[in-house]
This record gives sequence, structure tokens and C-alpha cells, in this order.
Amino acid sequence: MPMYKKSGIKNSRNYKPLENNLEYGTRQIDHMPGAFCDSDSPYAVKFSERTLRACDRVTSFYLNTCKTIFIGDVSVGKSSLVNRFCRDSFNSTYLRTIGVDFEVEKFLVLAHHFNLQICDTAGYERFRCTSESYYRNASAVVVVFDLTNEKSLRNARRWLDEALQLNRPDILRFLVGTKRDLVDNVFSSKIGNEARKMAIEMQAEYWSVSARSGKNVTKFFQRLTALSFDTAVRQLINSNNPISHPSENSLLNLYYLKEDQKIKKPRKSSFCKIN
Ligand SMILES: Nc1nc2c(ncn2[C@@H]2O[C@H](COP(=O)(O)OP(=O)(O)O)[C@@H](O)[C@H]2O)c(=O)[nH]1
Ligand SMILES: [Mg+2]
Repeated sequence: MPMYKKSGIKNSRNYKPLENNLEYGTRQIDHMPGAFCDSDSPYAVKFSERTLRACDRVTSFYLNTCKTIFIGDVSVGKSSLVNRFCRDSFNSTYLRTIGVDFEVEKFLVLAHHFNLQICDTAGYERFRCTSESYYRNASAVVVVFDLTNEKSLRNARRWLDEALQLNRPDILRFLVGTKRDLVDNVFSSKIGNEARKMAIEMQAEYWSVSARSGKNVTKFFQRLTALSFDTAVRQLINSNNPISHPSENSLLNLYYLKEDQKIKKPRKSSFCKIN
């Protein structure tokens, strides 16, 4: 699938092919992917208008890498889920995660570069141990449970509470049931209904996936990335730190993108944080 770039026409949302950049594949996101169940999701079905406006008007901006933490009981399938997406591989032998594993995945969202850091945790220890700092400042938390193990679903709430002690309450929240290939449709809908209720209580978006078959894995990661990007751009627009980009020519001004603000020619001093 070809890459796309803004056409150069101000306020245009038409994208034209970008040469020499064909490798993004599933890492390219041009519209907000749907939720597993749109009606249950606490999150938007579209990119916000402010994000779309910013992406249209700004040639390139530099967003901080967004951190996502994968937490949940041991052996529920956290590492397998991450491996399926990052390496498109699956190993049926259990390989214990020691401490925390990191991955950084590069995406192109609305023709802008965006990095997602994925922290895959061991699931044995609690956050107050040595690894506490790895869990701080996350923009999204993915609480994973095993669809064949109801206890792991009951523990989901506790995992979320622990993550919330170290992060902002408005962190993006997901509840993901794994090993969908091991349960039949009847059982899946039974535990799925319980999980949906749990997700509503947790103010999280529910997904059911299989790392073995790959079912819903790419869709889930694309949704996670698109929502993280949307949040990051809105936070960037809201920030007022006058920090210039290292390259003089790339000084960007998002001042006029602020909501309810009259569009006016930006003053030099009003460059916003692009970092
Ligand atoms: N059938 C099936 N097995 C899975 C799936 N995901 C993980 N597993 C198996 O469950 C075990 C634990 O998985 P792992 O990802 O290491 O769990 P973690 O401790 O949460 O990281 C391994 O033997 C995996 O092969 C899945 O989607 N389907
Ligand atoms: Mg693991």
C-alpha cells in the first residue's frame, strides 16, 4: 500500500503518495480504527477535529514517544500478544519474562511520524518493587487477562488500580482478553459479557484477541496507537511552552490551533513546544 503525504494545500485533507517510504504497512494509520465494540467504548470513533486540523496545517511535528504498559497476571499472554504484533510470531512454549521488556514501534499516523514504546512486564511482582519507574508516565495501560481463566479477569481491576497509583487518571485504558482460539463462541460470549461489564467499571475499552491466530491483534494495536497519537497531539496543542525545534526552518506554531482562539498571524514569541 503506498504511503501518503499532505498535498501541500493549506487546510487540505487529501493525501498524495510519498515515494521511497513503502515499508510502513500495518504501521500506517490514515483514519481512526474502530473499537472492538464501538457502543461500549469510552473513546472516540474519530480523530478529534483539533488533531485533524493540526495534522493538516503542520508539515511535521515531533511528539514524545508514548509509553504503553502491558500488565496482568503471569501467563495470560502479554508477551505473546506483543510478539505477535511486533514480530508476527507466536511461540507455544512458555518463556518467562524477566523484569520488563521494551519494544519501540514506529508508526505513520495521518502522515506524521509517531513512536509507541511497549513495556511488557513480568506479572509476578507489584509495581512498588525496583521496576516502579518503568510504569510511570505511561500514556496507555493495557490490562491483559486470559479468556480461559476467570480469575485473571477478576484480578484485572487490581492491576489497573496499581497502574493508576503511578499514572494520571486520564491514562488510556484497555482490557484485553487473550487466547480467543481456545474458547468456543458460547464460552467466549459468556466471559466476554463479564469482561465488558468489568471494562465499563474500569472505564476501559474491551478487546478479545488471539496471539496464536493473530485475530484482532493488528486492529487492537492500530486502535491503541491512533488514540495515543490523538491524545498526544491534543496535549501538544494545549501546552504553552515556547520551545523551538532545533532546526530553524522547522519552527512550528500551533498557537492558532488552540480551540476558541481567533485565527491570527502568530507572533514569533508564541512558538509552542515541539519536542
Ligand atoms: N492458544 C493460545 N496460547 C497462547 C496465546 N497467547 C499466549 N499463549 C500461551 O500462553 C502461555 C503464556 O504466554 P505468555 O505470552 O508468555 O504470557 P505472559 O506471562 O502474560 O507474558 C504460552 O505458553 C503461550 O504460548 C493465544 O492467543 N492462544
Ligand atoms: Mg511475559
